[in-house]
Amino acid sequence: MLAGAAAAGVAAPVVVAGLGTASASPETSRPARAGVTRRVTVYAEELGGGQFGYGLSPGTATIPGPVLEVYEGDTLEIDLVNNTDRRLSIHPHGVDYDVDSDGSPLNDSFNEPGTRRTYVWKTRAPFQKDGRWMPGSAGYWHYHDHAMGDDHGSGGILAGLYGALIVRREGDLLPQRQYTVVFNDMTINNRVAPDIPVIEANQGERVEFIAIGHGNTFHTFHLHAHRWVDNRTGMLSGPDDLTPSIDNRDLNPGDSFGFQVIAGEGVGPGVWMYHCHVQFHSVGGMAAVWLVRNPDGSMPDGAQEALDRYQAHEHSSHAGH
Ligand SMILES: [Cu+2]
Repeated sequence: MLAGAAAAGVAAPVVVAGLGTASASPETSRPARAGVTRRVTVYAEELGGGQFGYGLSPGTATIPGPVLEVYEGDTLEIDLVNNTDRRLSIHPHGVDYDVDSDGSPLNDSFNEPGTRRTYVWKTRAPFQKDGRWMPGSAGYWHYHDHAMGDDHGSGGILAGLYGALIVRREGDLLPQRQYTVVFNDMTINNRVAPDIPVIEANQGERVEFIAIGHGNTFHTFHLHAHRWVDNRTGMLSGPDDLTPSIDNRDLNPGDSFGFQVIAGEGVGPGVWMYHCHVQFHSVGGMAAVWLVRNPDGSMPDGAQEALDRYQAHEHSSHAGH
């Protein structure tokens, strides 16, 4: 399939799995250059319990959906197959699209139940106009439903129809592991502690977080013992780069950002929390853990005990107000 697609001038889709399922060498799954058209088929499916997800093949939908990745200058054609009995769509942030790829009922751009529809997302590099530089598409973006429940996709987003969209710039460093963390309503990835899966890395690995906000309330994302800087990549361009270093950032509905850290760098392996820093949200279950193993993959001292404490977490229904 890859050879045939290449012959037609179309590159293989660039996609990696969602939270907790990271490749040890994702470099091999990503493109080396920009400017090509990539195609991917996405399946929207009901997961039971009122939850819905996107997946890359029938029966594999997850919450959040798969990370979609392209390079600046690429075009991404998404064939969305709606395997549910509800109307739904896929709507991106950060990229260019025509009205018929908007994903909104306003523009009559959505999938009726059981139908297939193609959405085209375009990206571009920075360009100069009238002496000023206009930004390119590179960034940590996201996509979500915009048609289930109401004309804004409120029902689809609440039910789990969302995921990360990364537009990379040529030369960007690629991570060894990758996690999508979505603060949706009062959940992380539609789960609350202690049912949020433990994410893992080994000490020293380059790890990428993509953080997305959804729902009806404000949130703040905080990661323990690791810092990044408040720009597109989360990394300084050099010793004189004055971009502020942070370990906490607003993550309100529709927001997204991403960054890379070296797991356990300067602090060592162990079980590190990440959570919403609105107190009644974290106490209410918007708190999860990142296990940084020893460099050889073995468990650090005390880590199992910390995981056990997390599993014993009881979130208080009286925490708010
Ligand atoms: Cu919150």
